[in-house]
Amino acid sequence: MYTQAMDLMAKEGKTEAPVLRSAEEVQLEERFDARIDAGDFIEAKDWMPEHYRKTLLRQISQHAHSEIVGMLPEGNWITRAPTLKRKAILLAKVQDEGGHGLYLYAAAETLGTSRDQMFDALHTGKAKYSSIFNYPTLSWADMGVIGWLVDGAAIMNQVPICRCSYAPYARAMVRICREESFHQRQGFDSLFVMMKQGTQAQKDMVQDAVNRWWWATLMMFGPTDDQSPNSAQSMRWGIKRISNDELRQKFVDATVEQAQVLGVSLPDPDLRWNEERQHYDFGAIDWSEFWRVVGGDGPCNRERLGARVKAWEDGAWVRDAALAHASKQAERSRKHA
Ligand code: FAQ
Repeated sequence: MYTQAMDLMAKEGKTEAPVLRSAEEVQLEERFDARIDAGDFIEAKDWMPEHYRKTLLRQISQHAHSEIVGMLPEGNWITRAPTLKRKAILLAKVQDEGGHGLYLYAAAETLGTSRDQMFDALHTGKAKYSSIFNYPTLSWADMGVIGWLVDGAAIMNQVPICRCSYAPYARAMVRICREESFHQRQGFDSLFVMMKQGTQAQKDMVQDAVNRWWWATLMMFGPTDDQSPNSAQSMRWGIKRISNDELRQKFVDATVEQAQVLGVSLPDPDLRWNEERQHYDFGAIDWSEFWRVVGGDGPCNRERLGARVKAWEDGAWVRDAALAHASKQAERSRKHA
């Protein structure tokens, strides 16, 4: 029996076709909402509304893509690290990002979409990944600044996701956040050494890197809350726990003091402590740049996507060989069974 209620699944202004829901579905959804309200975690086998599944798949797969595309800007410097110690640290960090991508693809797969489908969406430009990875890494100091600022912003955004209502995502995030915290510290440490023991040229290089990455890092948190079409529903479902603007503010408040310890300035003349708000005020973000980069027209979008597609194509023989081996093994165990 169907209720006559029409469910207008509207998202970001795009109205989907009206959906008729059965009385049973309405009841399941009410039960689901009650579980969310009670702070329960949802497991892969549990019933969930289709829109919840799609929202999670969108966010987790974008996050996974960000981790693996995020290996590229730093990978660029592995062969040029200044010492063996820094090279070993950078290698481990880039490898960790690959691992994060794998945990996240695995979490996304529990929602019923295959890894091949997710890769296809990335390679054909249908899926997004974080805007930050479309900027070039021009000097060694960029490695420190990515650790300090980009990983710092990632941690600020990702710690609340450890309490995401979808348990497989939350579990993946616990491990990821532990590793991100090492990433942030190694970046800060590398900059600290250059700022406290380095030559003037090294200090200038650090300042130049901070100037280039600051605003792009603030954009990582996404559009302002009033321009964020997904936030309200994601907050309602406990997928997002803290809003884009609140996280951005927390990041600025924490980072200004770290910049003072490092001895670098942040490239924002409007940055100052607001006694009344008990927060730092900061200048206007150039949202037209953000949307240009998200839309595919940033400084390195084509290069990044090109590198991922090439890696996928170059790796075809490995996948083919692994599949051939697996089917031979399966055949052998069938014969001996
Ligand atoms: N870049 O309605 P909202 C890392 C899109 S991992 C590109 O606010 P939502 C580790 C958004 O997808 C960094 N697109 O969206 C690392 C949506 O488009 P859609 C990645 C962006 O989902 C460090 C539209 O704008 N972290 O750094 C961006 O509620 C160093 C409207 O936005 C995560 O993915 C952006 N910056 O909130 C690796 C964390 N911002 O999908 C290597 C998990 C927004 O409707 C080296 N993700 N958009 O077509 C999240 O927390 C959320 O997805 C947000 C966006 C906060 C990113």
